[in-house]
Amino acid sequence: MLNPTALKCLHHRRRQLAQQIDQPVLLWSGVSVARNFAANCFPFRASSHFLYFAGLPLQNAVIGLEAGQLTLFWDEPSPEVALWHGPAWSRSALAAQIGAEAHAPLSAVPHWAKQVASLPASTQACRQQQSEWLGRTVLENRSCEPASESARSDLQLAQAMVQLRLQQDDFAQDQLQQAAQITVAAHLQGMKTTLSCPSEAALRAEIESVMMAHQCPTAYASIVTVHGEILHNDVYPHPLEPGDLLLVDAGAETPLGWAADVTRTWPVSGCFSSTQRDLYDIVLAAHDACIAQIAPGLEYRDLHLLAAQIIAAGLVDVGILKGCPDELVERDAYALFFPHGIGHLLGLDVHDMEDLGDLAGYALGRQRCDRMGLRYLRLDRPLQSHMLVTIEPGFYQIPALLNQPNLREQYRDCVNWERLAHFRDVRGIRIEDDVLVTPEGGQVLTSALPTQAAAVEACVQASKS
Ligand SMILES: [Mn+2]
Repeated sequence: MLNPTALKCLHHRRRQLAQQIDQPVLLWSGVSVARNFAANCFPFRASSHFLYFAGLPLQNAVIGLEAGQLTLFWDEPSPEVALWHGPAWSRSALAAQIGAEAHAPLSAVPHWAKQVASLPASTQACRQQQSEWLGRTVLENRSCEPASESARSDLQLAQAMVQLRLQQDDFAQDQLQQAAQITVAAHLQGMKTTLSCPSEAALRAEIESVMMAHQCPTAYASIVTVHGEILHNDVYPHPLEPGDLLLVDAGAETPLGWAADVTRTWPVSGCFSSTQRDLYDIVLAAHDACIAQIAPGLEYRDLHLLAAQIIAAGLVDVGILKGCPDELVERDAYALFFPHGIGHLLGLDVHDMEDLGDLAGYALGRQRCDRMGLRYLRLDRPLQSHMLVTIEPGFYQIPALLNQPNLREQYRDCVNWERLAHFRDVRGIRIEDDVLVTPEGGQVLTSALPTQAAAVEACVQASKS
């Protein structure tokens, strides 16, 4: 399953880690969690930090990393397991697959090394085993000053992971391209079948069927909704009505764990209304302008503010906001309609390394800002070559925000509420692509999926002919 390029990259990652940290490192892959009884489990997902060095999603495995060498700790299943799950690999064959230098049963983990650095295992059962075997708990709170030597080495490991995983190597890029391609195909299937889909649920099935056919799970719960104003809407109860806008935020994850994250918004009927089209084009202008700016060294936060500026100016043009766009950005008035950040890191995780808090997203010494327009910004650091980021501006009418008395008061002079009422057929619009930072600029991995309103309409109408 791992080709020579993948193995070469895995060895390189292991050597890079050794340069960043002095201690030996232990990482747990995790175990599947029972849904109701032990033999019926939720789908297994290996820990991303484990996957980064091991390459394959092994269940109930631990890897030891020291001086660039990998030891695989794993127990061969009992012969009885083969009755239900078929034959398993031998440990030595598995070790050879992932290019491990040594292998041993799990019982050898507690004796492998003293003073190891680690990261919290992803499931409760594993965290318990981890504490027992290490004789301590692994640091979870990275915001405070580490209180012990072991907490210091855990933090050092977390920082090393960030340094490594921020930039996508050849193996990662190959996987991320695959995830992007399958995701594009899934969205196209969604667009092409919308006219014959009676409901959100039926459309979701069309979209996810393409991922399943490629043996890919979804990288996160798909959003397929006519209520795009509910930002993380993961229920699918509504029928599709001709005047509705559909917001689809769905991404595949490759079998080796690498994610895509793509959003498109299209009209159920195949034709945007004039109000929908006006706002769609504003969001698209912000999307395009941000992607055109992407280059190493650029501050990601400046992309957010660029999107804010374009959305504010666009909303002034259509009469929803009043005043000077610069001032509306300074006062965060645009955030009434675009309350989230312009995007985030993408890699093994859809919000890459968010399990480490803001350690990956925020450059050293930077912290989340409390301003309404910036508090949900997940990434605030200068872009580097081979980082993968999303660009995802949006426009929403979120009742929970727009009906807040204090906000209505604060922005009384900025919003033309009567004019806004004309746009009631727009509840939520978002356009999101995955962009690799290269020395030449942004490379959009998901560019095969149209964004221009007319091209999106053509895709939805394609099944008519
Ligand atoms: Mn996203």
